[in-house]
Amino acid sequence: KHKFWETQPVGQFKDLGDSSLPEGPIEQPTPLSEVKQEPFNLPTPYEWITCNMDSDEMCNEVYALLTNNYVEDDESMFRFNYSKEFLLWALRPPGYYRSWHIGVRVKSSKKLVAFITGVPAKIRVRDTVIVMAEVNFLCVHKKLRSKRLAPVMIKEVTRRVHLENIWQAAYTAGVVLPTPITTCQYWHRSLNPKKLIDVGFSRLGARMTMSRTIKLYKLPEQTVTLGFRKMEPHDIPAVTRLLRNYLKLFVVAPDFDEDDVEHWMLPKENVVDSYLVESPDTHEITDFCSFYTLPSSILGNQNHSTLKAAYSYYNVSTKTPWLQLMNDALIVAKKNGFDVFNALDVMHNETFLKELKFGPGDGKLHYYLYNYRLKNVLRPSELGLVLL
Ligand code: NHW
Ligand code: EN5
Repeated sequence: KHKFWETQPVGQFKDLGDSSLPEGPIEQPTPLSEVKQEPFNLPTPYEWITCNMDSDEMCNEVYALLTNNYVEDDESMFRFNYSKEFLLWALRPPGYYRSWHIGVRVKSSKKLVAFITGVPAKIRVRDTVIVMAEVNFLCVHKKLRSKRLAPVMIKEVTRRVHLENIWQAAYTAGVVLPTPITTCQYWHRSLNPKKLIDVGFSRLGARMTMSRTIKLYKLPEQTVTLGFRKMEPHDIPAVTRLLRNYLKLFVVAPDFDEDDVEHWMLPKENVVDSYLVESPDTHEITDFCSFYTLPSSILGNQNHSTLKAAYSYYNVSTKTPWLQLMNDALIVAKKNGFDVFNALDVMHNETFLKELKFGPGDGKLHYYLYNYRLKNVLRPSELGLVLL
């Protein structure tokens, strides 16, 4: 069934119930001198490139490949449309390796036809912090699908990760592969219900009119939490403490230091938004919420070409009730022109999803580790990791 994945150091379906297998790395690191020095062979029409994302031209080519060929929903009504600024943010975190930004070109025409990336991240699994690669943006041009290019790309990124003496990876996919550490549900909160219905993202409920639907999803104009404001650079130490303390609650979670928080959490226009609650009396930072901007192209609609979606990122509540904190996040997202606010059922998200009128979507997201076995599948609420 999985001719490629059966050969890889990942949890296999046949081992799913087997609690005699130990938790931890599936295979041991080899000496770097034993890591293959040359790239894997591609079919002769193609060649590897390392993408220099600092170059505007390269960035434009990657953007165009993904805009036209990246992830769609099951009915091909929407396609992720990561912006160039977003890609630069996602691909150049602290300590990133340029060699992990991998493209495939047609030799004759130089056209970019495939892409895969990794970025380094410290991820804790139970008590162990492991330097991993987060692998994302795997994409093969629509005209070159089902030619087994993806396994070669995965082997090549693995090789380049190994060359940096890193032996584990984390990744997500909408498809089931051997084997998920957990499976999460996407939830959606309508902010602009009329547009969502017009473009087929959502449907008018039974016995609902458009005006009743608009009223149902109406939000206050202003946030209600005293001390709720945008995160600023001077907040980095306090936010890092708050996040680190919160993420201890989860079985798998990133191990963020201040440099990571600066990169991943500091607000960046049209990329990531972060808000916090500063206690009006003590000036303590007690709560935090964040979301990233990921529009989708609307495929074949006369009236609208993009859906502006916010994706829940990392949230922490210690004083402000979850419902109030996340309702304020919805209010600022609405004010900033988002059509929908999406979230997974990870961390404590289940405590607010239903009450804040999120509804389950038709998509699931499976989380995976490469070369690290867990004894049991996790519940989504045991996962403290959000990938882009
Ligand atoms: S998930 C988004 C992936 N991208 C898309 O869905 C975009 C649209 N689709 C495509 O471009 C986020 C193609 O359909 C792709 C497959 C390229 C997906 N992950 O070339 P073939 C990520 O980027 C397996 C992993 O013929 P194709 C995460 C499939 O099961 N494997 O197919 C990426 C089969 O193997 P099997 C996937 O349709 C994580 C083989 O590919 C997969 O032309 C990568 C078929 O290949 C997926 N999303 O191209 C793993 N989709 O064994 C990183 C299909 O079943 C692992 N396949 O026969 C860690 C590496 C680093 C380790 C470091 C120590
Ligand atoms: C790697 N970082 O299927 C990511 N999205 O539910 C790769 N559905 O938007 C993996 N089909 O349910 C990505 N509307 C896997 C996800 C791929 C994209 C995807 C789903 C997630 C999605 C929407 C639109 C469906 C269109 C038809 C959906 C219903 C919303 C409704 C709002 C009102 C309350 C009930 C729900």
